[in-house]
Amino acid sequence: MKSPIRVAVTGAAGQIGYSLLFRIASGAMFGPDQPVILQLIEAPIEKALKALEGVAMELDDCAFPLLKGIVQTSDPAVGFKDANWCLLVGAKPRGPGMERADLLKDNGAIFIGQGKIIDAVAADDARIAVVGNPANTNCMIAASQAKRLPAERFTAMVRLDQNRAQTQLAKKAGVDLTAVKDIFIYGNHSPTMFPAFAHATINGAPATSVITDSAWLQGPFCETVGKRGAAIIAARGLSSAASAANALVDHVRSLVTPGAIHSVAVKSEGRYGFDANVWAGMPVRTTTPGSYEVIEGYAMDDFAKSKIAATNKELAEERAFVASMIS
Ligand code: NAX
Repeated sequence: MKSPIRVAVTGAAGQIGYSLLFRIASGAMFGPDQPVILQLIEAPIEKALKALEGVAMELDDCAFPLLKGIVQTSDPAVGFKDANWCLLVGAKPRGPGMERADLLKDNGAIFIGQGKIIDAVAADDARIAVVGNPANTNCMIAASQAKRLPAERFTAMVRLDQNRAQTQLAKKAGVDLTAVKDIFIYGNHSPTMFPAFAHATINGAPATSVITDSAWLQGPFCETVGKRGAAIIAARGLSSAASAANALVDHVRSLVTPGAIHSVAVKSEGRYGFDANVWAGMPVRTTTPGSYEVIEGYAMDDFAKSKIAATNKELAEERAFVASMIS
């Protein structure tokens, strides 16, 4: 039996947490032979901590053979201690009438604190995955506080957007989901994201030769993927949770699987037209467990370049909003 890895999860009593923790404990994230210790972190709010107790009781009641311990805490220094993976799901939601700049600043304070503590107490091999919105910029903020852990260890999730795009292409083409490959998300996890359909394949052929309706690809397809979160809220009355948890399982599983090719928001070094130092979705190939390289060389046509410019502009604006906090 392998020794357990420590997985810290913030926002553990929230909606996504409720779908996520059971998948991690069952082995879906790290594999069926990898024991885990869950280190569950909640905001220091009585109701949230009480709810966390209930979640921990349910985890106990599942009798998962791989679950070797549960920590419950509102102290990040306890929750992130020796963590091999830090899954940053908790964030302050956007309230009624709240400006984007205020949301960025409120979350900025949270992610500055978490970035510092993770850098101080997490395991030497710690990897960080950010889900809490605005995910790309929160990830950039947390990474900005790290002196010991390299910035490439900090990734943000755009996998839900990739999964959404894959399904939409399969439905339009009338093929099985697994026939669609290499659909990657560029930029921000927001409606400006760009699902680069021109590089996707369907049954090995270019997606654009199977779906020849370019007006659909450039219009409704991009819009459906970009605004899917809002459509879920309109239908369910609550934001995506099970699909977001599933996407985080995919995000981490792909990052620990050498050879996996997938979309991840990573620190830009100027590739694909993104400003350096923003965290932008792009295609990566996992090299060794927890490490990856950006896949370079996908050619962008004028349409793709304009979409990337728009999502890059938003990321640069978000960075500018919080620049004074992180410098
Ligand atoms: P919930 O509001 O259900 O849960 C969030 C939990 O985080 C709450 O229990 C809250 O007490 C806790 N929390 C807040 N601040 C905390 C802190 N400083 N430390 C620890 N815990 C803290 O939200 P949920 O639906 O679970 O969504 C969580 C986040 O994921 C939100 O920011 C949401 O916008 C974001 N999403 C990101 C997605 C992505 O693809 N990147 C998709 C889904 C989701 O919208």
